[in-house]
Amino acid sequence: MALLPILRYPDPRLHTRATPVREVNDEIRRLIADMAETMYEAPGIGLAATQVDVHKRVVVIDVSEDKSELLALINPEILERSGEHLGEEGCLSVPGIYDKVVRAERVKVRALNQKGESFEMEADGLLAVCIQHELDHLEGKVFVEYLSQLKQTRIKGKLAKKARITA
Ligand code: K1U
Ligand code: ZN
Repeated sequence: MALLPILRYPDPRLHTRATPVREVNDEIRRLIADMAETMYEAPGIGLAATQVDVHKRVVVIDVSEDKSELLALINPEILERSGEHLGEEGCLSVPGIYDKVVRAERVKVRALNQKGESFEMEADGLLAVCIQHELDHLEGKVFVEYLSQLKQTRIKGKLAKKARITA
């Protein structure tokens, strides 16, 4: 397994729309294993392939306390959304920035698992929020784009300053 470098906002590659996985093979299973290791090490509760500069429709999520419930979604689609939830979000591509975003409270999702089998699941709470956040990444959307232009400009300034200090 390998740790993968995570793209930092405002890297333009974060705005790439990911393409569907045509075959769930060892290459995809290796990508999932590497993404999971990268997510746990960060640490985070989700990671989309887009964030590691692989533009395929793959996400990993684990919202459990003890990192024991890895969920890998290949070619995920949201079939149904209901309710409304305003909650604080963070992003491994926008380190140190947290803000509130409105999402659906519950989602029904269809995806392929690591064996290439189609399955459906329903989610609410943090898992539902995380699924929506990660699926946005696959569309090339970063959560800060839900915030005002003023906030986005401030965030870019803050991250650029941080990058200069750490360079
Ligand atoms: O997609 C990402 O960048 C991962 C992101 C997922 C996410 C967090 C919160 C709301 C929606 C989506 C993160 O994991 S940010 C880090 C984080 O939330 C966290 C880190 C350690 C422990 C618990 C949470
Ligand atoms: Zn993110």
